[in-house]
Amino acid sequence: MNTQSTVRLANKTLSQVPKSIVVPTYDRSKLKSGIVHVGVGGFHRSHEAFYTDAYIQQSGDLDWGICGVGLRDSDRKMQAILEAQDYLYTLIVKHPNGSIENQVIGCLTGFMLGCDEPNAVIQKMADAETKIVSLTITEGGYNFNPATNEFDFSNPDVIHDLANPLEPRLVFGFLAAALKLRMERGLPAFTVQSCDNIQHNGDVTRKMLLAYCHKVDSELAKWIDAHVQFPNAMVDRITPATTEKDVAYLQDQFGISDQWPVTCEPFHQWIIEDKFSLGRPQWQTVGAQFVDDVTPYENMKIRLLNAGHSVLGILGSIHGFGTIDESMQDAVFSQFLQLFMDSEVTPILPEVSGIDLTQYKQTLLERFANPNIKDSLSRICSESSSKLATFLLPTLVENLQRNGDIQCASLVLAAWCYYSDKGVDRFGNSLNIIDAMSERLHNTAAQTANNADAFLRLTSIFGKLIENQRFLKAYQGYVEAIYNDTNVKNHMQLMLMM
Ligand code: CS2
Repeated sequence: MNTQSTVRLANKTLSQVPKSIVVPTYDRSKLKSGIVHVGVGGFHRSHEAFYTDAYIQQSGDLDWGICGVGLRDSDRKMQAILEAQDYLYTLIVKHPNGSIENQVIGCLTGFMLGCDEPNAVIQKMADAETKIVSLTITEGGYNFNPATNEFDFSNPDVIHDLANPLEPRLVFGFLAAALKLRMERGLPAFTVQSCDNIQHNGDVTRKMLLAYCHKVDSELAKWIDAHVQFPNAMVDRITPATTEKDVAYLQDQFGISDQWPVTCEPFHQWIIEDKFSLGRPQWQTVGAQFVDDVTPYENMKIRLLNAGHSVLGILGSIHGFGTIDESMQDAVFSQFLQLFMDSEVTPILPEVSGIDLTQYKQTLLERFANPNIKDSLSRICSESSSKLATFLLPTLVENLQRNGDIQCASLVLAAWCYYSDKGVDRFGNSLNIIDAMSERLHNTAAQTANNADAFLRLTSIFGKLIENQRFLKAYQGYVEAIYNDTNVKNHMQLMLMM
């Protein structure tokens, strides 16, 4: 039990933080905000902010503090907590052997809410001090139709933003308004740096922003086309959602009150194309890697790690598991993951010098099995409508084109249909399904009883997959199997024996 007094994490209490916790020693009061970051969730705080803090700490370069931005009302809690802590928070790094390293991250300089003060956010991005606007807005935040890859102008928020350009809701409205001000003021363009799990995340951001801007102001679109850089990057660090236990751990073990720490694994990777309009932190000095072409790295990561997570997430949820590590403890699940990676993903990944795929997959299995990272399947399965479309479907489509294996992916999609239709695990416990499309997913999947391929009619997700006879046969077979026997492990086992 804790007998020590509690210290609330803040600038003036940093010196009271126990010595076993690393704290920033640079002068935070002199930090500039060279970076404005949209989407200050756990992942941003364990990744870009972690690298940036390490860089500032090591170099003393104070130009690259990060001003956080949240666009939605749901970001209000993060704003309030960070503000009360002078934008300090603790990173709790949990190793598989049980050891834990804690550090206080100091590079956040502020936090603004776009829904409260849109103009202030636009002005901040347009400020000459801002050199990079980075984004962690999740796959769905890019607002493209996954089947056509085109910007979705039918989104009501887009319609709102086009009518109210100075009070936007979506990131594209903010970027357009801020870049327009910079163009008018004769200021150089900032870099727009995506940190999301999307293949060619920079190219996608560029395409979406330009599509939007063409509707706003064609001169602006031309200016952005000519001046703004959008580096592609691969980002990686498993960061489960923070729990009450994490807050209690800091309180009980160290007497620190931090209301929103971040827990993560020790592994981290950031591979970036070196294209920045206005300079950047020297992140390579603290472990980031700059390359000319990020394609092979992002393919490998998104199609193995992220898709692998979804495979365990969907099947594990129906089976009644709660976390990724719990699923990995079941040999059928870990072997099934290996089968998926070896037979469906590896054959479509080109060989790249310097990348040892066998080693990469082995490391993945170890990372997923880390018993101290309790990554909940509800987090993994949240927004599956965007995730499966970006992580899994491209692999399936490619395998169909080259006559490759499709069984694992087909089983997962059939399981996703059952998951969306019934919303319960095999014991009848309800699942916490978080998805912007959850209602449509449910309504469409619920037609399965009358028509085995009903779910595939969601063409904005599945495109023309329904027309492929080989896939249709496999999918329908698995739908029938799962609806008859919800113990998905039986179907996985059969596949492992083939
Ligand atoms: C996960 C990612 O939610 C998901 O889909 O696969 O959040 C994953 O943990 C990160 O990309 C790891 O870098």
